[in-house]
Amino acid sequence: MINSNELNTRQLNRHYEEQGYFVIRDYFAAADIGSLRDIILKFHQLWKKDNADFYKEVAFNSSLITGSEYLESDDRITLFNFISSTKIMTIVDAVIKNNPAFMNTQLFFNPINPELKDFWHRDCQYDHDIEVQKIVIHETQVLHLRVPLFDELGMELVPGTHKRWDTEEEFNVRQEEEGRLSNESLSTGKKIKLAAGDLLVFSADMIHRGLYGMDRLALDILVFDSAGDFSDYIDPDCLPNSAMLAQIDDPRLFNNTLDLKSKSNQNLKFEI
Ligand SMILES: O=C(O)CCC(=O)C(=O)O
Repeated sequence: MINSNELNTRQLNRHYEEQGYFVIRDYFAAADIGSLRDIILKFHQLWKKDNADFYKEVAFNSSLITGSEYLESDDRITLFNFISSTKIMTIVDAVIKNNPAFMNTQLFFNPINPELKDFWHRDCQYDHDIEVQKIVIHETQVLHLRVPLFDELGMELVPGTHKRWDTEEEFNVRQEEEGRLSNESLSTGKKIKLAAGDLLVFSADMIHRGLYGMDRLALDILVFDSAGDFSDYIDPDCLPNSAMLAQIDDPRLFNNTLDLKSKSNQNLKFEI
């Protein structure tokens, strides 16, 4: 664990490279988390009302928090400035050396449906079959920066799995093979309890699960290395428009995404 007073970006990078994650305790001031929480709760109330059945039956997260559907422009600008604040960019730059780009935000909460249990996965398993998963875990990965808005049980991670394939136990549990279930405990899992004010950074492709319970409401910021091929995953509505960009102190995270989007649109035009 790293204390925010002793922030050493080289040490953070080494920990991430070796373990696939790190946590910084007490990184954000209570007032900053308080203002962020007010905006996120506004989003969450409107989203829940609009997605009542989905929320009741299967949901454990929402996404596109910075989009235009539920929040007004001033709240979106505040969010964009939080996402690209010096505190966040110091961490992003420590892990992604060249042209980090913004992908999306997600909000994780406790599911209403008691049948839903906290489940192990790698994010890449929803896009790729097993053989491709074995390859993509050695390529550029998406980074999650988790900002808990209340104290929570946190996450359980399997250290090192951002760079190595599953053991038999991990594979059978994560993929629900050989009669195993994805919510069973793993002998290699490491639980990381989180408090409001902490920051957890982890690789989306490592084996992980959120731990349901307490008053969990956690904002995840997703970023990636521009060298990775992730631009198709980005919804343009969650990006700032040019009037908003002018009000963002350090907009390079969003500018990098906008550049990638415009390059991929140009390629599309050539293909037509
Ligand atoms: O917190 C959760 O429920 C799951 C988190 C997760 O899977 C993720 O952030 O990719």
